Amino acid sequence: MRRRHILTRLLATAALGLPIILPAAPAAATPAAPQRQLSDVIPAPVETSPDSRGTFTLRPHTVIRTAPGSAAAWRVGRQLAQTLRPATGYPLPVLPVRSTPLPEIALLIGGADARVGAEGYQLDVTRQRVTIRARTEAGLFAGVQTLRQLLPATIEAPTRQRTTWTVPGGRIVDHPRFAYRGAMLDLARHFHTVDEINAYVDLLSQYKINYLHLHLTDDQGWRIQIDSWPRLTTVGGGPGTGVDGVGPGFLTKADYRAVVAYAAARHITIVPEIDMPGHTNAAQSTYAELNCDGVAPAPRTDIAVGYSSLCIDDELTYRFVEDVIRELAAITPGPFLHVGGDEAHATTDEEYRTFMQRVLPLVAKYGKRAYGWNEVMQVDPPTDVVAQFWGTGTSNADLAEAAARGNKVVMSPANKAYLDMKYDRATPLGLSWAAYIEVRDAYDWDPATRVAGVGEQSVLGVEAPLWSETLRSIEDIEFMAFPRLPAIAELGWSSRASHDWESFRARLGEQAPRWRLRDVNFYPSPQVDWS
Ligand code: TNX
Repeated sequence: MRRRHILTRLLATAALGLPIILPAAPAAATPAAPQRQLSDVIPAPVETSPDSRGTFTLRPHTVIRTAPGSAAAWRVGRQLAQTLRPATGYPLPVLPVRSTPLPEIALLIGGADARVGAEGYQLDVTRQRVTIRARTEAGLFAGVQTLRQLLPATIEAPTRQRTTWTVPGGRIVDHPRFAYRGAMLDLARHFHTVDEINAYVDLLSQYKINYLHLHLTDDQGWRIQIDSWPRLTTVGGGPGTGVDGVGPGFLTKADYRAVVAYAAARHITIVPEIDMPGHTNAAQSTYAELNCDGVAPAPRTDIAVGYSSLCIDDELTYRFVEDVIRELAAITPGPFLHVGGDEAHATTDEEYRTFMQRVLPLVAKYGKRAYGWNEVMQVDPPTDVVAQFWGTGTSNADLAEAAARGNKVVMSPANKAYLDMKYDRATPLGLSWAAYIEVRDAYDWDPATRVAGVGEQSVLGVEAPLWSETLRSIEDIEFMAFPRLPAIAELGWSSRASHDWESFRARLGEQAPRWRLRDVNFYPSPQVDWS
């Protein structure tokens, strides 16, 4: 009876278009790579309690069981099955049932340790089953990312290597230190396609990153469709735009929505940025009326900064800005809209204040929370405005004052968190104005003590920006992001108590086989012993 029941479900799974692969004969056990530990995860989990008697083995007849009636658990179950099927060849049906007699991976909403909160999870591994419990779908998804790293590296892609699919036994209770764990891509200096952005999203989500900031406009290009100002993209994002004129392209609204949806399915929220009042040459060279003298400047394809400014005293400027904010807010489900505000060197302090005091309320008018580079704190904005710190020092009076008033800060110190900085003198890509940043430099700092007067309570989280002046392809993006992105991800998620370079370095080394199997082009830093 029970068997028939499971078979019915299997067929239902097939009817949903999911591949059912009949179990192959169990592969003979081969001596495995060095035994993985329950704590061999990036970012480091908050609490691990290993139990060497509890090793679980994924087998041809293992099922993924999800709490009946939980669409959230079922969705994560399906994602887990899709992750595990290619390498194992096992059918791994997803069964929304109360119990099965089969070895199982159970995904349950509720029943977890109270500490897991909204984004954490509890993972229990015994000989019979793996159980992931969370309060939310995001928590279950985070637990699945941990489970993936606890399986042998060969889970990442089909190989000829025979593997015993074991998971070390015990319990993990895990939850993030900071609510905001971000990465940024610069589409303005060189456009990156939907496929490239999504490929990056896939990599980010494995390390529990939950925000992707898209720098959509700058002097060299405008990369998001705005219907009321159509030439922004056709001209401002058209042929010849980008650094050296070789980074053209733009996201249509449909493209943008597709990225938003792809990221949302991986629990990543898109944060769009329109940089202003500086970094606006692409718009101003396209529309002459956006310039105080009514004359369009030439398009720019060099990498200079700080020369452009919208016309602060012209009403048309605010009509333009409101049109852009309104259209962008309408296609952005996430809470934040980033207004840039950095390096406005062609704008006086007074003009800057005038501009931001008009523009920040426009973001609120369209239902979004305003976010800007740290300069935005010069205008003493309302306390719900978030600042992104990009300085290289450890003090910033405006930021400390804002934190004291209650504003939150995202930490992206350029000499620690900027993924476009070279690793060392020999790095073929990237810039070096802030620092050379080796893996250890990216890892060895504390977001809550980086800037005087901006403590743990004021820090919303961390973000690793990747500027694209020197980057073209996804391979270039990967080379700069790996292995430093996992370091920033760990600073955002893991407790300070777990911070330990030797531990991180060892866990990082074990990620390499996974990256190789997925063709991730990483920098093999000499600071790490790569497996
Ligand atoms: C500074 S950081 C910038 C960007 C550049 C980046 C290159 C910041 C807010 N502005 O315009 O792309 O340096 O590292």
